[in-house]
Amino acid sequence: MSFSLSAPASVMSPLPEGTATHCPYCALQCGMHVTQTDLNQAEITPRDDVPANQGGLCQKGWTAGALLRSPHRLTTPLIHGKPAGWDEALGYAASRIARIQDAHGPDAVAVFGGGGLTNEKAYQLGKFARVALRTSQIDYNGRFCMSSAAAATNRAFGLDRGLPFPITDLGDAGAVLLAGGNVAETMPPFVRHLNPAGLIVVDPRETPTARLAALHLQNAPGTDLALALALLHIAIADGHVAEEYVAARTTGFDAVRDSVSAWWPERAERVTGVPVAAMRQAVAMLAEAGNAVVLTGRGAEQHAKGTDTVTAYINLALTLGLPGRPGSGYGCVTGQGNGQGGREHGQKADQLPGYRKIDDPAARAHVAAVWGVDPADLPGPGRSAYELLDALGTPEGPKGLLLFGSNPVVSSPRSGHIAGRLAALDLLVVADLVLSDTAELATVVLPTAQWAEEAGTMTNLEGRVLLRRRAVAPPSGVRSDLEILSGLAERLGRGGSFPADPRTVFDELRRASAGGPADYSGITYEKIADQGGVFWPCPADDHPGTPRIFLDRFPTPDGRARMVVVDHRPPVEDVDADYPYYLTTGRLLAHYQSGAQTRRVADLTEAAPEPFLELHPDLADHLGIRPGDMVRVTGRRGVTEATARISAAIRADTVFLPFHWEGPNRLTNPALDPVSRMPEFKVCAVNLAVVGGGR
Ligand SMILES: Nc1nc2c(c(=O)[nH]1)N[C@H]1C(S)=C(S)[C@@H](COP(=O)(O)OP(=O)(O)OC[C@H]3O[C@@H](n4cnc5c(=O)[nH]c(N)nc54)[C@H](O)[C@@H]3O)O[C@H]1N2
Ligand SMILES: Nc1nc2c(c(=O)[nH]1)N[C@H]1C(S)=C(S)[C@@H](COP(=O)(O)OP(=O)(O)OC[C@H]3O[C@@H](n4cnc5c(=O)[nH]c(N)nc54)[C@H](O)[C@@H]3O)O[C@H]1N2
Ligand code: SF4
Ligand SMILES: [Mo]
Repeated sequence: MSFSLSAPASVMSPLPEGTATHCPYCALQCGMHVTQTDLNQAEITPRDDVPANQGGLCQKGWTAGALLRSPHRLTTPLIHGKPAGWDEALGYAASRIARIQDAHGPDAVAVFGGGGLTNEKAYQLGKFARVALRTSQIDYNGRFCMSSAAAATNRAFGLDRGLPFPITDLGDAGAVLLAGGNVAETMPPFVRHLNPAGLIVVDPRETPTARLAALHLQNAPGTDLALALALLHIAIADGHVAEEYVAARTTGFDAVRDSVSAWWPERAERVTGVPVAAMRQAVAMLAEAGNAVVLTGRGAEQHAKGTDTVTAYINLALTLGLPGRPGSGYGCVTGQGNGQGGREHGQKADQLPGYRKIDDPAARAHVAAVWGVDPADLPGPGRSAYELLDALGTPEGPKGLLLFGSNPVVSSPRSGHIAGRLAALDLLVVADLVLSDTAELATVVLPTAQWAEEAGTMTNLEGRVLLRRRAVAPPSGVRSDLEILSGLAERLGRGGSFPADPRTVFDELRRASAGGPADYSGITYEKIADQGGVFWPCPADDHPGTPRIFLDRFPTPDGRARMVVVDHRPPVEDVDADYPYYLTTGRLLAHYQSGAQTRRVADLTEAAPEPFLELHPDLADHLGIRPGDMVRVTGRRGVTEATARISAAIRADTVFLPFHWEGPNRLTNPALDPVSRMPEFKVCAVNLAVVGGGR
């Protein structure tokens, strides 16, 4: 396998210290230089000119080069597991797609995308579904990630941008409440923006992030809504309402105030397990800090009541007068590399580019004009991610699926069932860099280029649009996702409108997004390179971008933020005599998501070789579990096994499994949030039994 530095146009030029680009993994999108060494390795060094990481990287970022030249890379298409040429593979996939659609209609072929894809790819995938396949059946893994925060912020503020301010503003906040986020492991350089003396962490586990904090509220999984209601109750009772702000910038306060009167702190203590004194201290810290920020992560959001939970935290922030005030606010800590941009440009079932709604006639007319099609020919909204996966291969559901940038055999809730649905398809086409757990089931596998081998834009957790430059040549035999979509479109008789050059696609995306909530029309690759990133909205060539979006008004019809009444309810599946313990799931520093990439990096598998079950010493004693024992974890939907790791850092009623390996998600509950369609990844009920002695 050979690599060479590309010799491209000005903004793409490699610098003496290597090509300036960004990490392949999370939404912090740390800046890094990639250099090809004499030994044909890709060497990575952090950039100090990128505000998000300021010269820091985590272990995943440092080792990201390993996968560029790894023997695990796919370098030839596969049909039914056997190597095939590109022409043959694309021709075979296209003819099977056509046959399925002829027999069952356009919706019989579905598309599933990912929040790790560049803006260009996410845009093109959405267009490909609606224009080349004419299917309504497209959704993506971001539904499992950001959707509850997105739904709640749209409801409250009229717009969803993870952080509505630059990340460096966090340094001006005297207090930050972080609910359900473990940034010390999930985005280590994020920690440098936090002031530990003012940090409050809400988490059932005493995580590395909680250990940094001045105050840790160790609630039971699935109880953040009760906690947030009680914090608001205390804030009101203790006279911390920002009266002028509430009157001038919000609606709905009176009803919210009345509704939280029932959530007196002692009641919330019984539900959450958080002592009243700690709740009072948290409110005092936020109210007396001057500037304060409320942040949510997946721990608070990945519930069947995630949207309402985030709404309750936003109500707290609004009551304290934080959103739209410099140095203060509410934000959600976005997850995947392009978790933000990936939810703006149309790979979501109900969306068109520019964060437009697919059922809005004006949005359809605008986008159809850019695409050169009749608005009447654009399909309507389709199924959400879990509902789509659950329908695969059923009589009413899609018979074929094209999958780009996700590994749902590991990452979807009730994953054993979803593996069965995928296996029931007539056609599964997977584009990936490696033979992921899902690609192993595919009819056709298409090997793709990856981050440092191609150009494109990514929108980080701040809403800052960044440029990923091509730093090394891809191995021979792979194609870019854009080339794959172009090749498929051509074979489906839709050639011509699916260019494979990222810059050409970005220019079309700019036009398609113009006038939408996420307006990219004034952003160019050159401007990103010059400014070190551009915050959307950026509606004109001479517009500098918008680092802080809510300073003067909220983008609602009356310019005010909306406070919405919400109420607590228990987890959809509560503990009982058969399944007496809460299971929660999450992440480890060394692995990324389904592990498809990081389980193939030697340094990372050495750091975290296998799944483990974290449980409290009291619970371990009670069940006779010793460190290193193999434990069987049984739930209503499945069973998995993991090695016991005994730690006083977790609540005694709760166990934790990292989801980076196939297994944990066999147990998780696909109960969906009614607004966001987010599954309840963060709490279900399980039982435990020792199956083997320690090693
Ligand atoms: N190392 C690493 N970093 C990553 C990723 C990765 O896979 N690995 N993925 C990226 C992506 S896509 C995302 S979305 C982010 C996620 O980033 P985070 O949200 O920080 O990650 P999680 O570990 O899923 O969840 C955070 C915490 O929520 C806690 N929790 C569980 N249940 C509850 C609850 O009911 N309430 C509260 N308050 N907390 C609860 C868990 O104990 C966990 O410590 O990370 C990104 N960064
Ligand atoms: N139990 C539990 N389950 C969870 C969560 C949890 O907290 N608990 N978190 C959920 C969240 S927040 C998320 S974001 C999901 C993520 O879970 P997945 O959607 O499975 O995400 P990844 O593992 O990142 O999968 C990305 C796949 O695409 C490939 N890939 C990477 N880059 C590209 C590219 O440019 N093109 C193509 N074609 N392929 C590419 C990778 O090799 C990998 O196989 O998991 C969800 N599942
Ligand atoms: S924090 Fe995220 S973006 Fe930064 S190096 Fe680690 S994985 Fe990459
Ligand atoms: Mo995520």
